[in-house]
Amino acid sequence: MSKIVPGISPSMMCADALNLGADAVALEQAGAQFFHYDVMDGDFVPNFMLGPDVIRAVRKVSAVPADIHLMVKNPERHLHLFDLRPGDVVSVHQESTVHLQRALSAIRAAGAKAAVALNPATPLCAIEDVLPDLDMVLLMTVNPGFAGQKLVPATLPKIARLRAMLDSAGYPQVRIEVDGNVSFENAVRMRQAGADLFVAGTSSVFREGGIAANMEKLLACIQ
Ligand code: S6P
Ligand code: MG
Repeated sequence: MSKIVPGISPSMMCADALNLGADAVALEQAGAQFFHYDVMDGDFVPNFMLGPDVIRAVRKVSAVPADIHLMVKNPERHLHLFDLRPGDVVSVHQESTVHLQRALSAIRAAGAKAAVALNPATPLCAIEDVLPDLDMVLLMTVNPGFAGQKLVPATLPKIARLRAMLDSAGYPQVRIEVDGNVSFENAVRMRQAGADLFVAGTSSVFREGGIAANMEKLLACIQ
């Protein structure tokens, strides 16, 4: 097993937009490892969400690193818009660019960690040739675009296959993030399969019960 410390990356699009600063502080106090920002362009996915200014605003109240999930076409054209900091991680979708290796290199050149995101239907072989360029793989466990969806069951064994693929190719330090319907129950199964970073949205942290209690409960599920 690797030495990766499992963690939670709360989905900021699921936070209270009218009280984003207060939610960010509460999430940091409850132990969030990253803040997950869903950036959507209305083209790669049929929805619009969060942009660089929201990330800048949250940075004023919290030093938690940004986990930026770009659901935009040709993401390499837009990286310059983000003020990336060491410790941040940026994910680009394999399906969103024909210049995947270029995009991943550009993220590292900008000083952040590089990740590729895969839709449920995209096979793992699509990233075989960029393993040296990766710090993390984001496995979508729902189709991207919206919160509140149901897990695509075939993505669970995919997590275990990805962990085996990374380990056997000599990349045990590359993290696996899971995104979509990470409920308390699903998180346990995802952790057993080898996931180590968990995007927490309406299925867990932003449910009734409050941020502090839900974060504590989810942390217990992924230990
Ligand atoms: C979906 C997006 C996600 C959601 C998150 C919501 O396109 O990438 O990050 O914000 O999955 O969580 P939940 O628990 O509502 O599925
Ligand atoms: Mg996301």
